Amino acid sequence: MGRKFFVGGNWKCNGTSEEIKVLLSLLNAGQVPSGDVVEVVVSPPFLFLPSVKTTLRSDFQVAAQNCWVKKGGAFTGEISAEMLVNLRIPWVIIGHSERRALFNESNEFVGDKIAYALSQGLKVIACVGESLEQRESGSTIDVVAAQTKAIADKISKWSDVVLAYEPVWAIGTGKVATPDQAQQVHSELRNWLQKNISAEVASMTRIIYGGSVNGGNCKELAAQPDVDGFLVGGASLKAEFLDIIKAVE
Ligand code: G2H
Repeated sequence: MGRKFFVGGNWKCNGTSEEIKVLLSLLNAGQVPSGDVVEVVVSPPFLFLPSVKTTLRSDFQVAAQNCWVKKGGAFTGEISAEMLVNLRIPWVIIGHSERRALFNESNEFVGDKIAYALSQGLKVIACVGESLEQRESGSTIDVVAAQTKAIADKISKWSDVVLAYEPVWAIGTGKVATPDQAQQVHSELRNWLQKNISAEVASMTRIIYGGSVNGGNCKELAAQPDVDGFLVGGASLKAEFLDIIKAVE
């Protein structure tokens, strides 16, 4: 069985209830390939998750943008994996570079969070990616391999993980990786999975690209053999997201 194309929309910390209503109307009215061809997951801020889940078309799913590393309790301001499961939120994004950079989430902490989320039954979009400085110094593969190893050290349920390669220099900058750059890192990541986990995990795990994906650049990126979909930020807040979902056609 092949890898089903996956398109995630990461709304980040954006949206009012009015804006989200408009966006949902757009998404719900859009013509997109069937769920057999593409899996679509949108990720609103926590506050809007339950209402988006209720209003969103049934062939799209929802994801949280984060969750706590252990069972809930005295952790002010956090949302636990159990709460997401309780509200039937199936997916969570973990390890986004904005959380790594702004909230000091280390590789090890990200690995722990992913392991805990999986243990509670959530599916995880796990993000890795290098900074501009790391790319320019030639350490891209070492960096993403170390980030992936920190995850692999803690988990075995790869069937519930989508790996998102998001070069930090391409995030929200309009500076998208070229199809060749994306393919090269995706292929290296797949080789890493093959060598360090198993041939089966390497061939089944979806590796998606994130970083300034838009309606204009998605088709060429989607045509790369190891690009199995996208994690989209800015363009997921616009009608253009529907074009990105159709990139697989
Ligand atoms: C990368 C991406 C979504 P954008 O963070 O995760 O954002 O498409 O705005 O670069």
